[in-house]
Amino acid sequence: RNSFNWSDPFLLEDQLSAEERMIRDSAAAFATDKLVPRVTDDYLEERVDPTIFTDFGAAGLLGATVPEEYGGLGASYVAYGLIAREIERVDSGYRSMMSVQSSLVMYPILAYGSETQKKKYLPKLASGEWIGCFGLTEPDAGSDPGGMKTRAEKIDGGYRLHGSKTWISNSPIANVFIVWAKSAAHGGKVRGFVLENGTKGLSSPKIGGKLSLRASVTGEIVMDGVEVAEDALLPAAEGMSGPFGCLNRARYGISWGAMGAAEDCWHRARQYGLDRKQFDRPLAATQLFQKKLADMQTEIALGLQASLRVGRLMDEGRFAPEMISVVKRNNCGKALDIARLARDMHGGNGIQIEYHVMRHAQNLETVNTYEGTHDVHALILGRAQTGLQAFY
Ligand code: TGC
Ligand code: FAD
Repeated sequence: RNSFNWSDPFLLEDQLSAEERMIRDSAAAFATDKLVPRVTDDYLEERVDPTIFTDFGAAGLLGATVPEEYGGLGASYVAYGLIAREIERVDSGYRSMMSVQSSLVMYPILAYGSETQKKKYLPKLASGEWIGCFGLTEPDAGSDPGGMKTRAEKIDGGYRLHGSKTWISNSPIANVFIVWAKSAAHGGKVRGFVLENGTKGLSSPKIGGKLSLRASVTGEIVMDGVEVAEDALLPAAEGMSGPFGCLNRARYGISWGAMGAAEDCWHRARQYGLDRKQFDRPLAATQLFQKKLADMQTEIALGLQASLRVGRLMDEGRFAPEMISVVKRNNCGKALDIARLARDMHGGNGIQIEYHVMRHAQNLETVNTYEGTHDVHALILGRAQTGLQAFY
């Protein structure tokens, strides 16, 4: 009989390359050294220190899949997923900072930008010297971003942008803004623009009062006649496939990240059950407790295997966006269930910040909603198998 590794049931470790393990280990060391010591205060005080980005950059964790000539690691999508898992094991907000910068800011510049844009922005974004944000969602266009009202009007030598974006990660501290707008000069199609802070008419106020993702700052992007030169346009993106191409990468990373948060909750619940005695025996000696642990272990093992498979297909250039909907939807939904269960298994202590599980549960409410809600991904998958559109 071979032995069973309870924390790695399907020996995921054996399925990683030496380079992927090395990147994962360095992300884990970074998370332990730089993030764990500050997470409680950052969360309670809703504090975002921009130096976290330069720390991320120094550790090589921003834009991992971007080629080395532009400051990235040229790593695989599996390695990117492993980074997300280690960072979100600490807090979803930190992973959010990393994944917005990597998948929603650096990726569109790499995939749709001119050579000049790549050389200007990517190295500074990779080092964390510049912070980026991605503006797609609007007050009246969330699940249906194609309904956006932001407009880019052609003017002499460039464009003038009017509109507002909301719920934008990093926007209050951003130097670089990727924004999506409908352009009459391009037949009303959606185009991407790179804006810089300090541009007249551009502001990005913070959204306060968040009870979730408090270690990551979220804001608006207000464009009140922002004038930019022609070279602010991302030349190679036209239509909604531009922003959706970025979302594919971010959603995939989130599928790993959510499992990292879930693993932290599972391990904490297991340890709590071993340590805490009621009725003269450890909670972990009860059938109900063990059933919950078995459910957590099963969902996490399956979720990680699925993300690994999708990552391998991405690295081979064989993924379809619907595959990402499967893992984003499943892993976020399951992680949220696991975090809520872990909170319950900690009893009263579970609501206390030092036990961490309720912070994860609160964060995962957002993770289950952003980048396409759980139900929107169900509709994407329903459409894919019936051919019938059920969005409206
Ligand atoms: P639809 O008619 O399906 O497609 C329009 C065009 O887009 C193409 N397309 C895709 N291309 C690449 N990847 C994908 N995943 C794509 N999905 C669609 C499609 O082929 C078509 O191209 P073309 O050339 O024929 O025009 O579009 P729709 O408008 O009906 O979309 C429906 C729906 C619901 C799927 C879509 O709107 C959707 O995904 N809604 C969810 C919105 C969302 O995810 N927002 C995320 C905002 S960013 C964010 O939350 C960041 S949080 C990050 C953090 O802090 O970590
Ligand atoms: P709505 O679209 O109004 O949905 C509300 C509810 O209705 C949901 O349950 C949804 O599933 C359901 N629903 C919607 N349409 C249908 C339908 N057709 N059929 C059935 N049910 C439906 N956006 C960015 O662009 N950039 C960012 O950096 C970013 N960061 C974010 C950070 C945070 C903390 C949060 C909370 C959000 C962020 N978002 C960002 C926005 C996020 O992507 C949206 O909140 C998300 O896409 C959902 O849109 P909505 O909030 O407008 O909800």
